[in-house]
Amino acid sequence: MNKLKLDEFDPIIKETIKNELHRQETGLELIPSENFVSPAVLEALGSILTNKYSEGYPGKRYYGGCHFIDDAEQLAIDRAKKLFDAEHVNVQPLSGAPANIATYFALLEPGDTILGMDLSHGGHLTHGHPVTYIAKIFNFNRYKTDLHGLIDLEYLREEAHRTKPKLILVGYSAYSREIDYKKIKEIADEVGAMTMADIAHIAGLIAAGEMNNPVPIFDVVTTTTHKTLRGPRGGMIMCKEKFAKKIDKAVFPGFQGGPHENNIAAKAVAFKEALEPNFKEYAIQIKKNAKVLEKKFNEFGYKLMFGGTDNHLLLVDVTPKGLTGKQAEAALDKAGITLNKNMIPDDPRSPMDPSGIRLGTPAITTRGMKESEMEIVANLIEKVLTNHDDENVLETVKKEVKELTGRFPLYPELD
Ligand code: DSN
Repeated sequence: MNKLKLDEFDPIIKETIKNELHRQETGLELIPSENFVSPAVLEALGSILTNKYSEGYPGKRYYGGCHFIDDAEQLAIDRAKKLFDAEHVNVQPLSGAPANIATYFALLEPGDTILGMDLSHGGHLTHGHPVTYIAKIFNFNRYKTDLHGLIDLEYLREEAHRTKPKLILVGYSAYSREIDYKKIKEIADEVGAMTMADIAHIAGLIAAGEMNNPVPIFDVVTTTTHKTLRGPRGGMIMCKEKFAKKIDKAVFPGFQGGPHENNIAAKAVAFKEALEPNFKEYAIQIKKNAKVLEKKFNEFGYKLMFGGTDNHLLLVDVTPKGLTGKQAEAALDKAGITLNKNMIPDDPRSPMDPSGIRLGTPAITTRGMKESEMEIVANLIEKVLTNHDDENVLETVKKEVKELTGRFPLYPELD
């Protein structure tokens, strides 16, 4: 076995990690699906649990030597059940897309109809976008948001009656409003459809009791663990006991092989963190911070999609200011502010150069930033967007960003 340390054996990779650490520490991270994990989560993730194969589930493995692995996985399951009030949990999905695809395979037959949200209205690629293979296997229909930017429940009901889906799917990657799961469940019951919620973006807010929880209401709920939940990059499926066997079989052996147990142990650590009282304070602050950005963007005269935000993110049409989402993302990147270009509902522009930007507060809230810093962040963004082709302004903002982030150290133990 190579016994050299990383900086001795592979200085190039060591340097690349250092460069990325510097970027994360000195920049403003506003991509709403990103976050910074704790040193404890990092330690579990980088542990020797990565060495072990363990196909199967706790107590029922296809390999020997799994007793400690079983302890870690069972702990992750038990903590997730407690966090979300779930009857059954599978912590093995490698990420959000595999969790969603395994769920479709568990509940449906090829050709069955799924009713999901249009991507430009906040849906996700794995909710049946035509570019995905899953869209060739199942028949996806779409609902949208209404003129006020809220989920159009009447349209959803009409579409449900017209298309008779086997599954109604909610949960979004760019939608900033609360979701009425009870109403959607009523609609599903009217047409005999099963219900699935993909809570990847808002799982942390739900775990903290700061957004409605679909887990006790819906049949199946999928999530990633690395967004607002602030765990390692991974996925998870929660369901009613009556779907437990089907879900577990669909994840393994149906869709995946050996689970990544270092990752599962890190999920357990993140769930322990989310069960602590200060995680609720974190979730409350995420929402407060997003509200400050909402107020500031309104004052600056931008158009906020869905009329504003109830969660951690904002979707903003920047075209009235004379630039596109792509130009905004590029200019902000140069100034050390990271967010992503994004389609807005029924966007007349293309996905690679859309009208909007999507930004959120989970990562900067983890750093400890509060309302007063959000005012500064919004002002810096506005300065960049109104001077997006002025390199001097971008350079000045970059310095201000460095000064601001310097006041909120991220991983001093890794520097
Ligand atoms: N890529 C994630 C996001 O940014 O929302 C969703 O998979």
